[in-house]
Amino acid sequence: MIDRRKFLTKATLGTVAVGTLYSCVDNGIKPHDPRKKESAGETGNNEVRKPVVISTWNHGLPANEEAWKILNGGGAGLDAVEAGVRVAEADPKVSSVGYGGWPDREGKVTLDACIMDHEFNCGSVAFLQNIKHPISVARKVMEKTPHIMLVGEGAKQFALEQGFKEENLLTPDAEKAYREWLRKSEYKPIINVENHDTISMLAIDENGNLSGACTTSGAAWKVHGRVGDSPIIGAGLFLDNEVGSAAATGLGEAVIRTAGSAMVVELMRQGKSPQQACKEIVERIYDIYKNRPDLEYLQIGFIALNKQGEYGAYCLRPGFNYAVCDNDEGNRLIDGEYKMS
Ligand code: SD4
Repeated sequence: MIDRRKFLTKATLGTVAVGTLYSCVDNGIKPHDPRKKESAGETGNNEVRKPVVISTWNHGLPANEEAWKILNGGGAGLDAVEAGVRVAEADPKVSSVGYGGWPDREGKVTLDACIMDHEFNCGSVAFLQNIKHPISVARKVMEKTPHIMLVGEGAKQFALEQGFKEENLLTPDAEKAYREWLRKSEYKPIINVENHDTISMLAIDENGNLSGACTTSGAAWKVHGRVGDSPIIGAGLFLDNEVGSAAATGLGEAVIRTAGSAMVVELMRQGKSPQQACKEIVERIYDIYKNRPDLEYLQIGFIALNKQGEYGAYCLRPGFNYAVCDNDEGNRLIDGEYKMS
């Protein structure tokens, strides 16, 4: 399965130039020049680069496309990130998010998501079942309730009241994968396949406002009731419109332990570039895990976007990639720098 991931990454990289060319024509942005060195984060001046959208993994590319339609038209970042991650939520081929997500060890697909805007408004749902677009429910929690987080049955009841439809999210492919897993019933997530692929997305819009969204079906084969980092503001996602934004993918327990995304933002506040801030937190996580048995299946990746529109990312192991879309280079997939080989 690791090979499948590598194959998918290569296949996507192989086709990205063509895909990007078309999409950029559609959206009026320039195609990415693969010969040009990636800016992993520093413009070296005070000019704000905007709009920009960055998101995790291969499925970040089509998600960015959707978000870009809104950002490029001068729309709000919050609308863009919601629309962007909904693409992955609806895609049955994405086995780590929304419809088609791999279930927990009882065969139930349980979803976590959160969203945050430039004024510290945020909404979140966790352990939500049978609702395809948890990110939109999270946004409703933010806009329609005095609270930030709803979980389980309460979250579902709220979603139904808001007009969301109840549906079966366990696809035949996901059920097949679950039946395979049941044969050994071992919880040892396969790196880059079973313990992440959450889609996290960060954007800076034409007004210079930051926003972010994060949505996942969580770690495959988790204990029923387990909630990861992705719906937790400060862990899976955090932003401060004065400074920058950050989001995570990977083993949620490690991200929660270190308040990962909040820490990345705080490091940027102290003057670190997005890339340096992501790297420092990944190294901190490595130090915590280096003598633990669960290091064996630990993968962690962070993306960050600051107030100047500079971006960066860093991960623990090879295999993590992220998609960036901006006016300079279009929509492209970038392999994350990593700590361990
Ligand atoms: C979690 N961070 O629940 C998520 C895992 C992930 O696709 O990235 N899943 O721990």
